[in-house]
Amino acid sequence: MNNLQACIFDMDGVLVSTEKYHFLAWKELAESLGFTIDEVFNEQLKGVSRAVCIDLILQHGGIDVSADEKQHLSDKKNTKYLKYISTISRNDVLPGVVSLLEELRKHGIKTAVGSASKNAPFLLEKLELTTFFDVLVDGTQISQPKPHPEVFLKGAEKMAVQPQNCIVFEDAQSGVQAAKSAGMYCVGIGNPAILSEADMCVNGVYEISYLDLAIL
Ligand code: B16
Ligand code: MG
Repeated sequence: MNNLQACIFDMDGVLVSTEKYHFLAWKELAESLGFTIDEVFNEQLKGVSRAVCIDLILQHGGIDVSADEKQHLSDKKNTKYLKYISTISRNDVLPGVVSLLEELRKHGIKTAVGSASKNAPFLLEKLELTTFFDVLVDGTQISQPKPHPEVFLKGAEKMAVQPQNCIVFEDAQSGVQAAKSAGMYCVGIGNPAILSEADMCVNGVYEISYLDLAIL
């Protein structure tokens, strides 16, 4: 990339470690239905919408339910999830996030959140991160879930920058695929074996500074 103008951050798993709570809430729901899910299966749930998650889980358990029941089950999962995140505060923002956001702003780089979560505005408020971003695209604003690039393309459009001038930070396989389909540079956060399509991989945002990004 030759002209960095904007950074787009996934939320769950990049700004805050909420993936474990999504997993616990889905696991409890699966167990109430008589089966379980493990961390390996959970990789498929990362980055994808609640509606896709419930379909994948019911398929995994070999369970077929009506559309109404499906809605009820996914609402139940969200209630459990909201309980888990009820005590989250600014102390839960992952290391390096605030300092990188401050550095980016200082250098005139625009910032966005690109998340599949419908809880994103609520969570960003709790984390006291809302004002650090120029743009927010969340699960209520998109019609096609990751790995479709819609969430990131919409973020770039709202910031009025071209996709090739954006860097995406992502922890999910589906999110990395979405960023690459959008034509953006992608920094994977997590296991390089899982995020093999990312342009580079780090353990967390704390490993990245503005200068690292400016020379890409
Ligand atoms: P909600 P991200 C995603 O957020 C999560 O990775 C995924 O596990 C979750 O199912 C999805 O949001 C929907 O979340 O149920 O809160 O609307 O990683 O794209 O920020
Ligand atoms: Mg994520």
